[in-house]
Amino acid sequence: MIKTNAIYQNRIQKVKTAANEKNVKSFWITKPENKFYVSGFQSSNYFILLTEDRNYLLTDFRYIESASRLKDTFEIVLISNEFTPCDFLRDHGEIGLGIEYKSITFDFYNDIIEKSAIKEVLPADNIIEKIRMIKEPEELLKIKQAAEIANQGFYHMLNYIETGLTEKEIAFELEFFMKRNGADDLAFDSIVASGERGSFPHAMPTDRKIQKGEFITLDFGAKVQGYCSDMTRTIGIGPLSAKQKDIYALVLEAQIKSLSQLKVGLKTSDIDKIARTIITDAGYGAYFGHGLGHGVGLEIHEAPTLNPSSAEVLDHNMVVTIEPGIYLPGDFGLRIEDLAVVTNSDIITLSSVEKELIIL
Ligand SMILES: [Mn+2]
Repeated sequence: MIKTNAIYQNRIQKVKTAANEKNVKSFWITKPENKFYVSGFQSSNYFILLTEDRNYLLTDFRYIESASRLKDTFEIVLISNEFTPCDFLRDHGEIGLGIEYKSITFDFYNDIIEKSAIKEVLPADNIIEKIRMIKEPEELLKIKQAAEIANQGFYHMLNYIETGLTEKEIAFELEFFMKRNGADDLAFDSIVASGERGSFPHAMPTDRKIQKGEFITLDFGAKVQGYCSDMTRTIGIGPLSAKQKDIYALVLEAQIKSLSQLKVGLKTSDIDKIARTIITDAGYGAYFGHGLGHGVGLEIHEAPTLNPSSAEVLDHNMVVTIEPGIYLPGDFGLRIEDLAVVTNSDIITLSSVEKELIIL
C-alpha cells in the first residue's frame, strides 16, 4: 500500500513538471477538483500555491486543525480577514504566477493585480486536467465502487418503477438507494425523463406520472470519495410501438459498436464517428445532437471529450462514457450510456447492467 502522502507528493511533482513546461513557476490552484487532486483536502475555503521548491496550503481557522495532517507535504498557512490570500501572494507568488482563468473570480483577479506586486499572470488551465485524464489504480477503484452502487441502484429501480409514480418520486427513490448503499453523494442531479419528455436530453424530474406505452430514461451516478460514476438506461413501460423498439435497437447498435472500438491509440473523434455514422445512415443523425461521451473522474464531465471535433487520443486508464441517444421532439427519446476504462486489450465496462430493451 502506497502511503497517502506519497500519492500526493507524486502528483504534485507531475503538476510542477507540466506547469514548468508552460513557464508557470508558481501555480495558484483554485479549481476545487484540482486542489483536491493534489492534496486530498476537503474544505470550503482553501487555496494551494506550488512554487519550484515549496508547497503551500492556505485555509482559515475552521479547517486549520484538519489541515495539519498534511504538514509533511504542505506548509500550512492561516488566512483570515486580516491576512488574506492576496497578502500571502504579495510575498510568495511574484515570478511567473499561473492562475486558472476558468475558475478564478474577476474580483480575485483584480485583487491580485491591484493589491499584490504581481503585474502579470499566466493562464494555467488544463495543466492538471491533462494529468487527471489518466487514472491511477486508487482512482479506478473509487470510480468502480461508484459505478457498482449505480448498477445496484438500477436493479433496485426495476422492482420499484410502475405506472402512476412521478418522475420526482422515481428520482428520489434512486438517490435514496444510492446514498443508503455507500454513495457519499450523487455525482450530479439525476435525470428522469418519461414519455415525450424523453426528447429533452437533460430533463430534470417533474411531477409527470409514468404511463403505459412509454420510455423512461434514467441518467444518474454516485460519488465515492470524490469520484463520480455515470450511467444511463432507458426502459419501456409496455406495450411499446414498433417504432419505439426500432429506435431502441438502433441506439443500442450504435452504443455497442462504438464501445467495442474503445482502445488505446484511437482518436476520440473516430469513436464518435462510429456511433454517429450508424445513426445518420438510418436517417436520425439530426436527432443525435450531442457528443458521444466524455471523461469521468473527480468531475462528472472532464477530459477527454468524445465528439466529432475532439482531438484527443485514447490512452491507458482513461475513464470515459459512451452514450449515444436519439431525441424526437414531442414524441419520445432515449439514450444508453456505459462507463468504461480504456485499455489496449479487453473493453472494461463499469456499467455491468444489461442493455437489451427491458419492458416492465
Ligand atoms: Mn454522461
